[in-house]
Amino acid sequence: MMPQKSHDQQHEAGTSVDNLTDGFHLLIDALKLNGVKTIYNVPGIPITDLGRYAQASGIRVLSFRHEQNAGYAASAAGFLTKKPGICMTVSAPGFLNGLTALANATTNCWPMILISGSSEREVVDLQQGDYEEMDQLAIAKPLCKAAYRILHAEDIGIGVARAIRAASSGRPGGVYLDIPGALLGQVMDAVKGQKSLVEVIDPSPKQIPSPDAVARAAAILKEARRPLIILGKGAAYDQCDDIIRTFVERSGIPYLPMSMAKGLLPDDHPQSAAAARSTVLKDSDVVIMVGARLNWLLSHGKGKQWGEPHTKKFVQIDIDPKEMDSNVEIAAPLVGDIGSCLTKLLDAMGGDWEQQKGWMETVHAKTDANIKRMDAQLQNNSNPMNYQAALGALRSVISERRDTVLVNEGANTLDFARSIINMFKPRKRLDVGTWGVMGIGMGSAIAAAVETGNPVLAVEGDSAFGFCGMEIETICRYNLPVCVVIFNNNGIYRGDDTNWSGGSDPATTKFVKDSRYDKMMEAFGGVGIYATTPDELKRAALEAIDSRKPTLINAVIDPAAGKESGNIGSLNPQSIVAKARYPQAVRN
Ligand code: ADP
Ligand code: TZD
Ligand code: MG
Repeated sequence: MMPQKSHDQQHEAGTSVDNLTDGFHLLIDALKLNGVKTIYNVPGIPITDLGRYAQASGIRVLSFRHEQNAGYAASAAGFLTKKPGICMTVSAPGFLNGLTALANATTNCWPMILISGSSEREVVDLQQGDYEEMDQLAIAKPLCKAAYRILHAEDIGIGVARAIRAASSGRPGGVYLDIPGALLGQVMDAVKGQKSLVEVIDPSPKQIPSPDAVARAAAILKEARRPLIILGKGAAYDQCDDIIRTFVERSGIPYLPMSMAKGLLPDDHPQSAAAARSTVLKDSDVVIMVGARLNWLLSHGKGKQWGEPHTKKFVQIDIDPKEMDSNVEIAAPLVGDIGSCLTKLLDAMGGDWEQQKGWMETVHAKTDANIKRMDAQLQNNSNPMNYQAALGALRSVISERRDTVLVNEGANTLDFARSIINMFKPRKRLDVGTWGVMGIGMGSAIAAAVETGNPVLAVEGDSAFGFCGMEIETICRYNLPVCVVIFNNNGIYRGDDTNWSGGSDPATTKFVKDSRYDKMMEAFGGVGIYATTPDELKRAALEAIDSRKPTLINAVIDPAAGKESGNIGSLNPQSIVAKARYPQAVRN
């Protein structure tokens, strides 16, 4: 508080401020010194001017309609660029709105920094009821990788450096940086201030695996007869695309890409086992995990899906040693960054790759049959469209415009799109991630457009879109090349559920029938399209991508086409009592 007073006094006395700097400028200079080019923000006390000054200083500041979406944008930027994405919010409610995205970034192992203004420490700590009062640091701590507060202008350089290091190094994650409003107004000598800034050298240092660990993994691979590689989003994040491709191709091993690892190698690569997933999970004898966790998305590495009982061995490459043995025994833990681990492993293997004769042929036989079956399903002209018909159209759009970033959320809209739409380049797919969270769509789309400059196709369930839909105004305001396609089936999972009480309220999973989301886009000056056939959908999406005009296509989908919870209906709790009372509860 003191320095602010002296600044005011100096100003009043007409003293020159040329030799002074303040918290606002030190924070902006610290971010710029560390290469921050974009801030995803919602203005308000005490950070409104911070956003203005940042914009004035040449940083691109994108203002959102809700902090959660700004946060998802920052986290997606972190994944795409391998540098922490920055989200800026006001105190208490704005901070809490951003916190979901920060926790999601941490869960996804993506680097992000949430910078929130906070109110007067003295008042907060005595709980005297300040404007938007909240002990934000304490609340953020358990939900992110690290949380810091800066109290003095001369500590801004160190505070920002710690936030960047914590977010980027080792397993990346979300970091909270608490900025009491009073800090921004603090004044100090400009030269001293400049000297206090810290440029973070090597924020995510390479981590070289130990030679013993490499030898152990190589010994297991040399014995493998039916090996399988699983590529996860950690592999996509590491930006060592050439090494990954070399490892896969030189080894000749079939691989499965997790959803955001799709495109590290093109999905039509002859070694892709995506269409033979159940076969390779069940029958493989050695599994090499590359930046992927054995969590629920891989049924924890256990059970029927994995062909248990079995004698499978797991080799796991991960930057976080704690990840090893989290779900099953890891025979060869390889701790380090993906690029270094794969390079060392390639060296250790030399030309010694040998698989059981016929393993790859088995995989091919399965993939060929499954791909043929799926292709047939995509060629349909059902009216209204089902998921396969609509996604068949979008699959050819992505195939014809391979630089497009695909954003994808929903239940059926996600599960069908993940398997139907092939990706051809790394880091071109952003989706609901480890939590399966709805609402990432518009934030991810905005970040993808801003960070890559490429067009974006956001394929959204109508429910998923509802969590973030107001940001189409943001898309129009910044004139971003984003084409949103809403899979409008009138509801969550399906649009034909009934109210089991027989009453007049709609079913809990239903929305207004035949809503015209395309008209929302027109309200903001964007292009709105109503599409009922695959041809219309394809034409409109190509037009949007090529014109780079903000576009929203309302794709009419059969309300009866979806399944409860998409592919993960089995995760819904069930009870024999409930089933006896509600015969409707027995489905799928
Ligand atoms: P997916 O959902 O695609 O299966 P996960 O998010 O479960 O992927 O796993 C990503 C893993 O990648 C995490 O365990 C994380 O620690 C790891 N990881 C992240 N960055 C790196 C890196 N640069 N090098 C090695 N491992 C990394
Ligand atoms: N809230 C949040 C933040 N995340 C969630 N995952 C959910 C709620 C629960 N949920 C799902 O898991 S999918 C989904 C919800 C609400 C929406 C599915 O409906 P949709 O997609 O319209 O987006 P489909 O095509 O109709 O299945
Ligand atoms: Mg829906």
